[in-house]
Amino acid sequence: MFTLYGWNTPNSLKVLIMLFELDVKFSSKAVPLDGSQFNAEFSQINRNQKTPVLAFDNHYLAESGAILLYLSQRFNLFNQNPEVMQWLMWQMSAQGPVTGNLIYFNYKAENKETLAIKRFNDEFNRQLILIESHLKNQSYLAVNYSIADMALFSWYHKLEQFGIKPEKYPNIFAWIKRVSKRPAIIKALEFEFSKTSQRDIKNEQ
Ligand SMILES: N[C@@H](CCC(=O)N[C@@H](CS)C(=O)NCC(=O)O)C(=O)O
Repeated sequence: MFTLYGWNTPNSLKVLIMLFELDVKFSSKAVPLDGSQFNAEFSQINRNQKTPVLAFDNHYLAESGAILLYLSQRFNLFNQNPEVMQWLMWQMSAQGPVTGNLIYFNYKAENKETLAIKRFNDEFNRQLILIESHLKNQSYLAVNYSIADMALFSWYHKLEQFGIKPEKYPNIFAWIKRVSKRPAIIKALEFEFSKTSQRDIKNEQ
């Protein structure tokens, strides 16, 4: 039995997608990012005080990429070939942090630091150009649908809300549409961590 500690953010969405792909039973515990991530109970679960965390067999596993990889290996589902690893690590080390920093400096920070916004915006756009050309001749990041697609989709499915025009990146938007059709993705996108509830997903169905 798995328990996912998370919130309504891209890194928790990645793990939700994988759990629904695997069709395994899990429960969820909401960790609202209103300061709850710093409380004593959650700090014991993850000393890094970040979501998501997957609990299983007396383990608490943090880092969304590590969780995807662990589940893929445990259930022997979805390729872990070198290309999958490359794009998963790229998402974890480059795309996620750059987008997170862009959101912070552009939308959340009180002081608008022009240099920081420019740096992260330029890199965010360069990454879009990279992925657009990468998807020109293939349907998924590493040929077949994989944990790398789950990781990137969790961030890129909201691109339009950030003002990114589908006409500018047709291959990326075709990939988003393709991935969005998967039943596991639909279920994960419908899922909401709620402050007031603790749910056992499988038992609800
Ligand atoms: N590299 C980590 C990043 C985790 C992370 O930054 N999680 C965010 C939500 S997406 C969080 O918990 N933020 C709370 C905070 O920074 O205080 C992962 O992929 O799991």
